Amino acid sequence: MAQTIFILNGPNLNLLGTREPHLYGNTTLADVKKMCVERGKAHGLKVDLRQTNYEGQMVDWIHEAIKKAEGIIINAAALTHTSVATLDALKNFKGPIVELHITNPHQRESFRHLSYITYVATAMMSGFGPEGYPLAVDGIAMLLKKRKAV
Ligand code: CA2
Repeated sequence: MAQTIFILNGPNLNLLGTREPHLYGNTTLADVKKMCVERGKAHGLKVDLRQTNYEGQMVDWIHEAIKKAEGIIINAAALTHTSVATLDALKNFKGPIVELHITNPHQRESFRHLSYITYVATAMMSGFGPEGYPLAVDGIAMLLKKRKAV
Protein backbone atom coordinates (compact mmCIF):
# COMPACT_ATOMS: atom_id res chain seq x y z
CA MET A 1 0.00 0.00 0.00
CA ALA A 2 1.20 3.55 -0.79
CA GLN A 3 2.63 5.53 2.12
CA THR A 4 0.76 8.77 2.87
CA ILE A 5 2.33 12.18 3.40
CA PHE A 6 0.52 15.25 4.69
CA ILE A 7 1.47 18.66 3.26
CA LEU A 8 0.14 21.17 5.77
CA ASN A 9 -0.13 24.88 5.00
CA GLY A 10 -0.83 27.69 7.44
CA PRO A 11 -2.47 31.11 7.39
CA ASN A 12 -2.93 33.09 4.18
CA LEU A 13 -1.40 30.48 1.90
CA ASN A 14 -4.86 30.11 0.31
CA LEU A 15 -3.93 33.44 -1.35
CA LEU A 16 -0.92 31.92 -3.11
CA GLY A 17 -0.73 33.02 -6.75
CA THR A 18 -3.28 35.79 -6.28
CA ARG A 19 -1.42 38.42 -4.19
CA GLU A 20 2.18 39.55 -3.63
CA PRO A 21 3.53 37.69 -6.71
CA HIS A 22 6.93 39.42 -6.28
CA LEU A 23 7.34 37.40 -3.07
CA TYR A 24 5.31 34.22 -3.58
CA GLY A 25 5.04 33.83 -7.38
CA ASN A 26 2.01 33.25 -9.61
CA THR A 27 1.40 29.59 -8.85
CA THR A 28 -1.80 28.88 -6.89
CA LEU A 29 -2.13 26.37 -4.06
CA ALA A 30 -4.32 24.25 -6.39
CA ASP A 31 -1.38 24.19 -8.87
CA VAL A 32 0.97 23.24 -6.01
CA LYS A 33 -1.36 20.39 -5.02
CA LYS A 34 -1.41 19.07 -8.59
CA MET A 35 2.41 19.16 -8.81
CA CYS A 36 2.79 17.40 -5.45
CA VAL A 37 0.20 14.68 -6.13
CA GLU A 38 1.96 13.89 -9.43
CA ARG A 39 5.42 13.94 -7.83
CA GLY A 40 4.14 11.79 -4.99
CA LYS A 41 2.79 9.20 -7.46
CA ALA A 42 6.23 8.97 -9.07
CA HIS A 43 7.58 7.98 -5.63
CA GLY A 44 4.66 5.69 -4.76
CA LEU A 45 3.39 8.19 -2.16
CA LYS A 46 -0.17 9.39 -1.55
CA VAL A 47 -0.17 13.17 -1.01
CA ASP A 48 -2.80 14.86 1.17
CA LEU A 49 -2.35 18.66 0.89
CA ARG A 50 -4.36 20.96 3.17
CA GLN A 51 -4.43 24.64 4.15
CA THR A 52 -5.89 26.37 7.19
CA ASN A 53 -6.01 29.87 8.59
CA TYR A 54 -6.52 28.51 12.15
CA GLU A 55 -3.91 27.34 14.65
CA GLY A 56 -6.26 24.80 16.33
CA GLN A 57 -7.07 23.23 12.96
CA MET A 58 -3.34 22.88 12.27
CA VAL A 59 -2.87 21.11 15.64
CA ASP A 60 -5.81 18.76 14.90
CA TRP A 61 -4.38 17.89 11.48
CA ILE A 62 -1.00 17.09 13.02
CA HIS A 63 -2.80 14.76 15.47
CA GLU A 64 -4.52 13.15 12.47
CA ALA A 65 -1.13 12.80 10.73
CA ILE A 66 0.20 10.91 13.77
CA LYS A 67 -2.42 8.21 13.01
CA LYS A 68 -2.50 8.33 9.20
CA ALA A 69 0.73 9.70 7.71
CA GLU A 70 4.30 8.48 7.38
CA GLY A 71 5.73 11.97 6.77
CA ILE A 72 4.79 15.64 7.07
CA ILE A 73 5.81 18.58 4.91
CA ILE A 74 4.77 21.75 6.69
CA ASN A 75 4.69 25.38 5.64
CA ALA A 76 3.20 26.75 8.84
CA ALA A 77 3.41 30.31 7.40
CA ALA A 78 3.09 32.88 10.23
CA LEU A 79 2.51 30.07 12.77
CA THR A 80 6.16 29.15 12.15
CA HIS A 81 7.20 32.20 14.14
CA THR A 82 4.52 32.19 16.85
CA SER A 83 3.04 28.79 17.56
CA VAL A 84 4.33 26.68 20.44
CA ALA A 85 1.09 24.66 20.03
CA THR A 86 2.16 23.60 16.54
CA LEU A 87 5.62 22.69 17.82
CA ASP A 88 4.19 20.64 20.71
CA ALA A 89 1.86 18.76 18.35
CA LEU A 90 4.72 17.98 15.94
CA LYS A 91 6.85 16.64 18.82
CA ASN A 92 4.57 13.59 18.91
CA PHE A 93 5.04 12.74 15.23
CA LYS A 94 7.48 9.87 14.68
CA GLY A 95 8.18 10.18 10.94
CA PRO A 96 10.23 12.74 8.99
CA ILE A 97 9.11 16.38 9.14
CA VAL A 98 10.20 18.75 6.38
CA GLU A 99 9.86 22.45 7.18
CA LEU A 100 9.16 24.35 3.97
CA HIS A 101 9.10 28.03 3.09
CA ILE A 102 8.46 29.57 -0.31
CA THR A 103 10.70 32.53 0.46
CA ASN A 104 13.93 32.57 2.48
CA PRO A 105 12.75 33.93 5.87
CA HIS A 106 16.36 34.74 6.83
CA GLN A 107 16.50 37.37 4.09
CA ARG A 108 13.38 39.02 5.50
CA GLU A 109 12.35 40.84 8.71
CA SER A 110 14.09 39.68 11.90
CA PHE A 111 10.81 38.37 13.40
CA ARG A 112 10.84 35.73 10.64
CA HIS A 113 14.28 34.46 11.71
CA LEU A 114 12.90 32.46 14.63
CA SER A 115 11.14 29.23 13.72
CA TYR A 116 9.48 27.00 16.32
CA ILE A 117 9.17 24.29 13.66
CA THR A 118 12.95 24.02 13.26
CA TYR A 119 13.21 22.44 16.75
CA VAL A 120 11.52 19.29 15.43
CA ALA A 121 12.21 19.45 11.68
CA THR A 122 14.21 16.61 10.17
CA ALA A 123 15.05 18.88 7.22
CA MET A 124 14.18 22.30 5.96
CA MET A 125 13.85 23.96 2.56
CA SER A 126 13.33 27.61 1.79
CA GLY A 127 13.66 30.08 -1.03
CA PHE A 128 12.77 27.82 -3.98
CA GLY A 129 9.41 29.51 -4.58
CA PRO A 130 6.30 27.32 -5.02
CA GLU A 131 8.53 24.80 -6.87
CA GLY A 132 9.96 24.00 -3.45
CA TYR A 133 6.87 21.90 -2.71
CA PRO A 134 7.52 19.13 -5.29
CA LEU A 135 11.22 19.29 -4.35
CA ALA A 136 10.21 18.69 -0.74
CA VAL A 137 8.18 15.66 -1.90
CA ASP A 138 11.38 14.30 -3.52
CA GLY A 139 13.23 14.98 -0.27
CA ILE A 140 10.73 13.31 2.02
CA ALA A 141 10.52 10.31 -0.36
CA MET A 142 14.28 9.90 0.03
CA LEU A 143 14.05 10.18 3.84
CA LEU A 144 11.24 7.59 3.96
CA LYS A 145 13.20 5.20 1.73
CA LYS A 146 16.23 5.52 4.03
CA ARG A 147 14.09 4.74 7.11
CA LYS A 148 12.60 1.68 5.41
CA ALA A 149 16.09 0.40 4.61
CA VAL A 150 17.24 0.52 8.26
O1 CA2 B 1 8.01 31.90 2.78
C1 CA2 B 1 7.08 31.27 3.28
O2 CA2 B 1 6.59 30.25 2.79
C2 CA2 B 1 6.43 31.78 4.57
O3 CA2 B 1 6.13 30.65 5.38
C3 CA2 B 1 5.18 32.51 4.14
C4 CA2 B 1 4.43 33.15 5.31
C5 CA2 B 1 5.38 34.01 6.14
O4 CA2 B 1 4.69 34.48 7.29
C6 CA2 B 1 6.62 33.25 6.57
O5 CA2 B 1 7.47 34.14 7.25
C7 CA2 B 1 7.35 32.69 5.37
C8 CA2 B 1 3.28 34.01 4.81
C9 CA2 B 1 2.29 33.27 3.95
C10 CA2 B 1 1.38 34.25 3.32
O6 CA2 B 1 0.97 33.73 2.07
C11 CA2 B 1 0.56 34.60 1.11
C12 CA2 B 1 0.57 34.14 -0.17
C13 CA2 B 1 0.21 34.98 -1.19
C14 CA2 B 1 -0.20 36.26 -0.90
C15 CA2 B 1 -0.25 36.70 0.40
C16 CA2 B 1 0.13 35.87 1.41
